Amino acid sequence: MTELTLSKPTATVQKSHNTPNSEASSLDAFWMPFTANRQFKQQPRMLTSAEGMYYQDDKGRPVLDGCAGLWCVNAGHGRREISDAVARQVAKLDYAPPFQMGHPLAFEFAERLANIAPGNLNHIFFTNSGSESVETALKIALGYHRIKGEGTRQRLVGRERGYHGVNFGGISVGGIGNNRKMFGNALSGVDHLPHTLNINLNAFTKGLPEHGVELADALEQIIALHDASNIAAVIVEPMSGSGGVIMPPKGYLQRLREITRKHGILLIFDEVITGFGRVGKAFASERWGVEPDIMTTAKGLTNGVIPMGAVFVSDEIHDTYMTGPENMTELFHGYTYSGHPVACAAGLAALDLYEKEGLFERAIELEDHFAESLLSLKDLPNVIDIRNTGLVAAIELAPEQGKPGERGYKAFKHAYENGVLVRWTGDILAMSPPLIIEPTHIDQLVSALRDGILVANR
Ligand code: PXG
Repeated sequence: MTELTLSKPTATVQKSHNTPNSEASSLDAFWMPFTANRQFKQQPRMLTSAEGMYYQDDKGRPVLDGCAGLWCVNAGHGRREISDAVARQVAKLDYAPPFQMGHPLAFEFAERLANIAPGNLNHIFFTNSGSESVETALKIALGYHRIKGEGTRQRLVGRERGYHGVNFGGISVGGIGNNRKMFGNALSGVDHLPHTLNINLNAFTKGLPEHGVELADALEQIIALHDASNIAAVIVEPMSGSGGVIMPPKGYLQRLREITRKHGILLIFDEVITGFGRVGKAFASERWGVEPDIMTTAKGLTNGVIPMGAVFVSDEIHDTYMTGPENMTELFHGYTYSGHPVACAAGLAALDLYEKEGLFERAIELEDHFAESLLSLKDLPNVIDIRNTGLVAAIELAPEQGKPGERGYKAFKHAYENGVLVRWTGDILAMSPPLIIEPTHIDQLVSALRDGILVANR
């Protein structure tokens, strides 16, 4: 930081970088991701430390973390077991090349993950983020068919409102217009299933909604149009996170599984959010009893401490790749930091914590209480839906006339000023707290949301 001050003596840097304050000039250089930069920089919200369920902001205020960071800090903040493991690993082996070389932790971590994986998803490909996990999964799916002599299977099917990261494959199969519209054509040969949010029929359902299983049948229509012989894979989040916390209707994932299996199409579950305990088992696949062929993960994999992703691949797909000459690279894909030793150390320590503290089961234990508490906000003005599963929930507000997103932003901002951080997208407030949450924190969360929603209605 001091070097930056020296190298840019006159322009933007006149104040301490350790404690950036609200003057826009010192905040200029960092182009913030997915942020209204100019709005933020006029009134920054700065977090400076974190422990357990709370951040502390730059004014020394505690802020309850209602989102586990960005859906990733599942075991809570500041876990010494993880930071100690990271520190030890940096000192022992800071880096090792993953191509044509190995180090023990990557094999150990992969094996531990395979042990908790659903069904036969026994092979793990490491990446550095959810976005990279998605690109990796799509490529593995395409290559698999090609190796099997079914190279015409190139089309991909995603879903409206799906979020699969920000790389070109991910935004193509994703279904969020704002994430695609600036960037050209992206991948061709992609279709989208309809999303499964139906507030008219399912508003205020606790857990999975009753209505909407038939939405999976749209896949049959896509198959009828293109023919199964041209379709490689379907990718969906078992529960859509960023798209607005949209639940799968009862039976929907099962039906997708039946249709894909019948037609030889691979099913990819993007469990970047739902993985590692969010919905009450290690994975949504396990909670809802549907086994995909490939599963993408990241976020909670290391408790958010070190960036890392992991793609879980079935025996069948993996073994199909392992058929050529033994001296041939089977998959021309990988990252400089695939299976980074420090990330593996963080991931192993996170897994230990999840297991020791029973955190994968905790979301089910608290599910009912969490849902009931949030549903106490049902009758506030302009609350049009509340949906939940495990320890994830959303409150949807009716948009202000002509100003979509405004009511949600006001509620979010007021809750933050009251010391509670939730996620705000448009008029949807999303909650996905660390799995160590206690009922008193839930009370605090709900009370701040109540005030926020009331203020947003003024
Ligand atoms: N798939 C899913 C299902 C995700 O939720 C990604 C892929 C991409 O992961 P990376 O690590 O590349 O960001 C995600 C990421 C939000 C929010 O609050 C959600 C995500 C990222 C940032 C914000 O809605 N999900």
